[in-house]
Amino acid sequence: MKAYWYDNLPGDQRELHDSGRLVDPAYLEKLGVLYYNYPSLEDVNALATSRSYKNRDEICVSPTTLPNYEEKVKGFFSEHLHEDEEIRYILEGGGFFDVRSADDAWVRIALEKNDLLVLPPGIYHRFTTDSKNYIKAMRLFKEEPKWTPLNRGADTDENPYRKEYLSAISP
Ligand code: KMT
Ligand code: NI
Repeated sequence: MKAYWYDNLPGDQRELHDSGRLVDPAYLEKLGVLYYNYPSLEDVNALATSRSYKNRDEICVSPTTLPNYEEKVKGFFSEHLHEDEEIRYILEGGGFFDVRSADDAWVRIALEKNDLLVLPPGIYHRFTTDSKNYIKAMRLFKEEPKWTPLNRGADTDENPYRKEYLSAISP
């Protein structure tokens, strides 16, 4: 895992877009973003149990496994929030999760095999594959996933999960 400030320059979303300024993992924690490196699936299972996750699936995002790959990848990159926690465990390949900082800048989190990321409910984020166009990830969910991506807009700013998130991260 490597976290850095996004450069906001135009160009393909799958490029690094590295501004050269690193983000301290402690800052991610302040945003409520948790990160682990778990070489063993047993660690993933333990985390899932401790957070009451019961179900999981695997998704392979690549041009050969996902019909309309280019379109889907652009869709994943729309800024959105969820009313549930989002947990991703990278099984193969790599990709980027971009999350909004407290002052609404993009932090890019580069993930590779064995990285596990927990995004809190209410955080604005987006996802993209990297320039290798290949990621296989495990998605973990509790019994009733409320995973509908809610695209950012005036209404999501008023979402109760969004408001709760903002008050949780404000000093
Ligand atoms: C997401 O949350 O955008 C996805 O599920 C994309 C694939 S998971 C790496
Ligand atoms: Ni999401």
